[in-house]
Order: sequence, then C-alpha cells, then structure tokens
Amino acid sequence: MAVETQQRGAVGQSVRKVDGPSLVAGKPLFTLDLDIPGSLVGAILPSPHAHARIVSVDTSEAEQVPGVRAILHHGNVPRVPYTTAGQGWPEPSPYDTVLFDTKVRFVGDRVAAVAAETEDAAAEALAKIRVEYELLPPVLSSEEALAAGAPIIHDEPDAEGIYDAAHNIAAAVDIPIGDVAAALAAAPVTAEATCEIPYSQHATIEPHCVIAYFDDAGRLILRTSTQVPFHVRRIVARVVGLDPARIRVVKPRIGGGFGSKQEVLLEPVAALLARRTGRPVRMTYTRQEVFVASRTRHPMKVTVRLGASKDGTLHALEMGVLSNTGAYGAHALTVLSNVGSKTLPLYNKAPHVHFHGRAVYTNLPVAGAYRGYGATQGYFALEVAMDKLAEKLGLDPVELRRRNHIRVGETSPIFEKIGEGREGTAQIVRSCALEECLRIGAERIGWREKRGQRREEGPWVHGLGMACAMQGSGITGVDMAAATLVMQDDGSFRLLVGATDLGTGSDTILAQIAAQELGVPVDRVLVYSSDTDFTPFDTGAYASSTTYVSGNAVLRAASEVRAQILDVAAAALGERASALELAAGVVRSRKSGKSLTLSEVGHRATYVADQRQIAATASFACPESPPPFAAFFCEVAVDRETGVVRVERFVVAADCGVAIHPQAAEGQLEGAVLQGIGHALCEEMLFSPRGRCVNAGFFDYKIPSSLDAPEIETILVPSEEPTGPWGAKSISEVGINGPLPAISNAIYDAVGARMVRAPFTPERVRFVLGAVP
Ligand code: SMO
Repeated sequence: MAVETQQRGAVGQSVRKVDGPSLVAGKPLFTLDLDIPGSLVGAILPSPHAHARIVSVDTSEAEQVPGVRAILHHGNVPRVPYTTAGQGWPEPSPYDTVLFDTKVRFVGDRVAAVAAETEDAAAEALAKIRVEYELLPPVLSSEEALAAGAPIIHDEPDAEGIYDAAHNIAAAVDIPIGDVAAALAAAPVTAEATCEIPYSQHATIEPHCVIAYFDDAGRLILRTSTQVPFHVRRIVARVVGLDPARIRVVKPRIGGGFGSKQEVLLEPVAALLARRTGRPVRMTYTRQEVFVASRTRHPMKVTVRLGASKDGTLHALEMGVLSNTGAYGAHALTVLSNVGSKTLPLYNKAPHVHFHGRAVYTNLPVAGAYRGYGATQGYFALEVAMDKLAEKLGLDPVELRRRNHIRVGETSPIFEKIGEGREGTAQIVRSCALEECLRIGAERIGWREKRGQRREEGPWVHGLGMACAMQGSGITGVDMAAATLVMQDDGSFRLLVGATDLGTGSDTILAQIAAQELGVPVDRVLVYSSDTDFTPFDTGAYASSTTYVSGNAVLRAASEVRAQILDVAAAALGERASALELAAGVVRSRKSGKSLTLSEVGHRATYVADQRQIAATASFACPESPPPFAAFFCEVAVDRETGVVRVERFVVAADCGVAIHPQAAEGQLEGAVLQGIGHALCEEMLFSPRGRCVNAGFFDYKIPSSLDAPEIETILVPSEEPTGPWGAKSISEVGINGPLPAISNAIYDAVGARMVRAPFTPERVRFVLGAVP
C-alpha cells in the first residue's frame, strides 16, 4: 500500500508516521542516545545458582576497584516487597519480589548492583564481590514444583498475594459453567488435545535500558524504555522510598516491547544508584540478560476437551492449564486468566464450559507479559483440538468453525466470569467479520483445491492447516487513558498523551484520530508521548489497548476542542455554532457561506476577542473490550526424511474494525504472524540440568529474520466497531495466536503427524513421524 505523500486526510489512510522522518534519519531519539556528562555505568551481579540462600556478601575488595562509586545489595537497601508487573491498581500480581533478597531463585537473579566510572571498572567490581551461598535444591519444572515435598521457592514471610506459597502455586483459577463432565460423557463426538509451549523470549531489538539522574530541582528523572511510564513512576516511588511528586518518567522512542517492557526492572536500581552517588547512571541489559533476567512467555501445558453433537455443534468445552511463572509471579494470574478468557468466548455455543488452571513457581527465568498474553498458549490447544474434532466428524475444519463461532449481537458467559485478576464485564459482540475472514482466507490459500492432497515433491509433502483467534481491545474495568489537545495561536494543535508508542505507530494513529475530528491534515497535530510531568495519565501500552482506549480519549478531547473552535468562530462570524461546519482547516457557515480559517480562529482566541486557551482534556475508561478476530491459513511442506518443516505460504485475514492506518495495521499483523512462526518452528530457551539458560543469545536462539520469512499475505476485513474511535478496535496481538495451531494442523494434513509440543523442530517432527504408520 502506497504511503500518502500528501499529509491530508486522516482515518483510513496510510499517512507518513509522525516519527518516521527522524527515525529514518537516525536522529538520537532512543533512551540511551542521550549523553549526560558525568554519567556512571550501572551493572548487575547475577546469581550463578538456581536456588540458594545468600549467607554473606563481601564488597570490600570490589570497593577498592578504581572508579567504583556505589555497590548495592540486600545489606544496604531497604526491603520492600513489590511486583515488577506494571499493571493497574490494585495490582493483580503477588508482591513476591524485593530489590535485593537474601535468597536467589533462578540463575540470573539479582544479587548486587554496581555504579562505576566505566564499564570495565563495573565489570571488575562485580567479579570481586564475594558472595557465599548455601545451595538449595532447585525446582526445574512445573511438575516438580507441584510434587509432594517440593522445595518451597517463596518461603519469605513478607510476600503478599501468593495463592499457595507452601505448594509453589502463584495463582489459580477455576471457572465452572454448567456441567462439563456430564456433557462430555453424553456427547456423541469428543476430541482432546494437550499442547505444550516452552520458554521463549520477546527478542526486542532494543534491550531494556534506562538513564536515571536528578535535575536542578532535585527531582529524579527516569528516561526509560518502557511500555508503562505511569506505573514506573508509582512503583519506583514505593520501592525506592521517594515521593512520587519528585519523580518524572520520560519515555522516548522505543525499539520494541511485545510485553517485556510492561515490567519495572532496571529503573529502581538505577534510581538508587543515582541517589547514592549523586551522579547520572546509565544501565542497559546485555542481550544475555534480556533473555535470562528480563521476562519470557509463560511456558504452559494446556489440555482442551471438546464435546459436540454429530452436526458439529459444541456442547462442552473444557480447558485445563499448567503455567510456569518462573521464579516470580509477574502476570501469573492475569496471563493464566487470559488463556481462557480470550479463547473460550470464540466458540460461545457450548453451554457447558470449565476453565481451570494453576500458575506455579519454578527456579527458572521469570515469565511475564508477551504479546498474546496467554491467548497464544490457549489457542494452540483449542485449535488443534478443533482440527481433531473436525476429522472425527468428517467435517471441513472451516465449516466446524463457522458453525460455532461467536457473532454480532451474541455474548459468552466467560466475558463476565473471567477478567484480569478479578471478575470480568458482561459484553456483547458489536462487530465481527470472522465469517468473511474465513471465506476470504480459505479462498486466498486455495483451501478447497489443496487441502488433503498431500502433494509430493521428492521428500517434501505439502499440507494445509487453519485456525481462528480473537483477542481484546484493552482491559475492562482497569484501563484508562487521558488526552489533552491544545490549539495553538497559529491554528495548529498539540496533542499530549500518556499513551506509549513502542514503535507500533500509535502516535501517528492518535494524531489521525484527532485530525479526522478537527478536519485538518495529520501534520497539523504535533504529538507528545509520554512524559509523566507533561502528558496526562494513561495505563500504558499493553492488552492491545492504545488505539481503542487512548484513541477514544483523544477523540473525546478533539470533539470538545472542535466545539470550542466553533464557538469562537460563531462569535466572530455573528452566527450560531450549529450553522457552522469544520473541514479542510476552515470553519464555514452553511447559511451565509462566510468562513474563517483555523489559524484565524487560533489568532482571534489568543489575541483579539474573548481571549482564552482553546484546549480540552478528556478521559476514557474501558467499559468493554471489543475483540478483533482473525482467520489463519497456511501451506507447509514437510521433509519426511529429515523432519524439516517449511512454511510455504501464510494467509491471515483479520477484522480490526476500521483500520485507522491500514499499513501500520498490516505491519502489526505480519509481525505478529512472523513471531508466531518463530514459536512454531524454532524458538525455545534451553536449560542445563542446573537451570542455566544455555542459548541466551541470537547465535543459538534463532528468531525468524526477513530471510526466513515466508510469503505472508495480510488481509484487513473491515467491520465497524460502534464503541471504537472511528469504528476501530485492536490489531497488535491477535495475529500471534494463529501460527502455532495452523502450522501444527498443516503438518498433520501433510504427513499425519500431530505436533503438540512447540517448537516443531526437525528432530521432533521426525520423531513423531517415526510413530506414524
Ligand atoms: S503482552 Mo502486552 O504488554 O498486554
């Protein structure tokens, strides 16, 4: 799709990204691009052990290293339990973390931190910190965590909000609706699938990084690569013991988040080091630290049982989950909840539903938010089970989905029963183009002609698979965004948003939403995001919320500003505001034809008559979370001799409502699908028998690059979401939910091997093939 060179028009056009030119020109926009004279380098001492008590920390030798300015450890930092998960309030994740503990719980856990004049001095000091450990038996799998007599990972007395610490259970859910056991027993046809997904990492190009310094007024400035600036401010204030009014968090351009930056990790450490030394402190994770010490996807085992009548109508749907949250419970309950809440409503015809699961602690890296947020794990099992059910019924898998998926005007009890860490909100689906997505996707991949053909080319056998998915748009009852729109004296606009563009293009989309209402080109709206001193509150960029939640706030602010503009113009023209219309930068009277440009309106309000600032701040809380929908189709070729799987083609048709910026939406969809293909084919963090990650880097942990990417066809199927800004809902996450099941189902279509454990590496495929008759 061609980018509009003329910056006119707004919604529905792929205008140039507002930050595009500066990014392309390599301007110093990112967190660490700022050089503050006199900065120190901060670094962290990681635990070499998976589970141990710290008997003593001796820093005397390290302190003698020239250039060392401060060393932090449990002995000299206050102990404040908190959660690193930057979510709403009250926080649904347990307070099971302190900055520096007397116990380490995974290889890479934080033991101490150093600030020094140079990286070398910091490294030398870390090497000279003497730590005496008392080793404890490590828990290296979810099953071990639940075994009788398992070592207790969180035995500290001051943790709060852990479901059952004595049994290593961080969180649990149990939502029965109807009687699933009876319905499954009575169902004429049943199918079951258990699917497993391993540790995987977001692999953002920019690592987690921060600069902390105190300004002239003695206020702490945190310039940080984050998805959640306002949560950073709140959490750092508590953990470090500073008045939040003395903290300013600045979010510059961000090089990707995918959920991993919905976490407060380096900021409090850098803040404390800056306070101890009185100097600016720069910190960044190395790539190895990003893998091990930032966050990962929650590894899970999900079992789905389906019961249906002979025509394929679902009667019973059971989903059981065992989630591994790693050493700490960041997002443990909320990701677990989403495994069911974002999947089960898709097939809302079943009256009997049971969703249950546990998230357990292990002595492995900490899982957290990762694009898809549990739905990805849920859809893998659900959509493989649906494929099995279709086979048993002798029904086309597309037709099986068609007979069961939710439609406009319908609801699901799941919406109300499961929220994020609390009850959800009842809602009906007001927009859904899934039926059309299924039709178009099937047509584009050649479903009828190619499915079940097992076309051969030497050792390669071709097959087709498909899957469906939905997600949400923000979190009901939790998310809130505000926007401030100001008209300048020249008639242009400033838009201040707490919303957090991570590279997705959301700043551009928010400018488009305002420009559409104001009748101006996008380049007349200057966007500022986000700075806790200057931009209004926003819960942050997560849960596919920005276009919908922040976008609605922007639209409200824009419509208030529009009304103010018409009032000023009405007074100037001697007309009623109701007779005026605003378009193409001009206010015109439908009655008299008299007009006033926006710059004349701005000038008049500022300098001439009835002087005042034209501006508005508006908020939007999220009463509903309209789901985007997607249908995924792929063609794979499987080498029967080696087990290698090649994705030949991938088609995704998605309904995100009205796409504000179609090219950005397609980019989100394509990127999410490629990440999902990585999950399916290659991504897996591997651990030694003592719990050390052995492939924490891009040399050994492979993500698909542009050279590996198959042809991905993205199709936006429009619908109109009545509660969305200009009809929009979300697109950023839904695309990652399809590739795992669609590729697994395609491998089955090709060679009859049911791949239920990701990734589908050649060894695994060959192994399963060996058992296929
Ligand atoms: S995985 Mo996103 O930060 O909700």
